Amino acid sequence: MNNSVPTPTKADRFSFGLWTVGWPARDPFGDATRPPLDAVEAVHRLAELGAYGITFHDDDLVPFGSTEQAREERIARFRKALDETGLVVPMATTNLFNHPVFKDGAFTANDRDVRRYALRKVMRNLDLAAELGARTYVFWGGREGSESDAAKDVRAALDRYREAIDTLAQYVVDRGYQLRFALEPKPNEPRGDILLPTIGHALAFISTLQHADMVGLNPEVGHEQMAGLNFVHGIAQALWHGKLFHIDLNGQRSIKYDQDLVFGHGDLLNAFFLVDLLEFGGPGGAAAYDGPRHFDYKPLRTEDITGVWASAAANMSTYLLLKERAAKFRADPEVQEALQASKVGELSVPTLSDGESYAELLADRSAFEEFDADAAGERGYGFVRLNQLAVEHLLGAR
Ligand SMILES: [Mn+2]
Repeated sequence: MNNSVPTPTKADRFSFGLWTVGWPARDPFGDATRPPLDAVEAVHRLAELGAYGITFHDDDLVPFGSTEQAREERIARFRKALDETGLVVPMATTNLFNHPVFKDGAFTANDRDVRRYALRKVMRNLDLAAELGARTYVFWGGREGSESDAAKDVRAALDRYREAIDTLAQYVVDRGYQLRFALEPKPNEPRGDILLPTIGHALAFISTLQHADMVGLNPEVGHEQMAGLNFVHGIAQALWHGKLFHIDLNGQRSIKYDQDLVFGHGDLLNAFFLVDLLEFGGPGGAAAYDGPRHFDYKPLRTEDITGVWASAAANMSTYLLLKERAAKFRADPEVQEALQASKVGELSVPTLSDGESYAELLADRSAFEEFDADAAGERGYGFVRLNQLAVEHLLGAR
């Protein structure tokens, strides 16, 4: 590996889903191209590569339908691997999409018995998540949706979704678990249309919850981009609401099926500004987000196990390279000057002065009667120059 590629350490707080590196690459058109990966090996290899955490769906760790004894054995082996490597479990989640029972959804299935079963499945894994020290519990409702507008009463479905999250939040509170919930929006796939399709829909939903304070978001790069949205804008708004509880980093190239590419292997310029926002977008240039930098991607189906570990490393080194480039971008005097010329900082100055109301604004002739709108309309903002400086930093030309 080239010397200028940074090496990740646990301090970088990189984490991976067990289902990412463990994906055997079975897709809707073809069989698996890789053998199953043992969870214990995943823990050891990820630790060697410099990750600090591993996450899982209940069924990643313990296959669906295992006996109680088999379940205990699997968990014990996993725990031992965590102890040996120092890897932590920052997040866990539930598989509410694979088994045919969930074909019409889990919390919002039309069949009430399925909804009750889903709640029990989550509660069981919440106990394990808390036991393993997880602080975030993710809800990706991939099957909560429909293909037919006749088949789903969306308002009733949202009532049931809220009922489920409220019930599970109450369970966490009553058990004294140190867990917060993070909802993961996605517009479609596997359902034709999924409920809570974007960051914005999910934020609005959260505001109606009984325990809204303990429910935030786990936005995924590719999911917002599948809806044609700007991920940096979405993350900025999630931060603005204090709701960025967790993040799923990966790559996606435009509006198409969920590609789950390596982070940065999709829209690289957007990834640059995302890392800039996360790492330096806080007060005084501090980090704006202090949670795990979690990768939810799929190693390409073309890869063997060597390629799997190369792709895991690629996620982390791409992130660190972007972090380096973003730091240099911010420190560049020419960038500072261009930001000034573009009045980027001026947006933080309130539009009304201290103590000013609309009455004073109405009395201010310079704001309207004497304001030269034509002159203001002629001035360029210089955003292209600013963007090109970012591109030049990203390409290592500066
Ligand atoms: Mn995805």
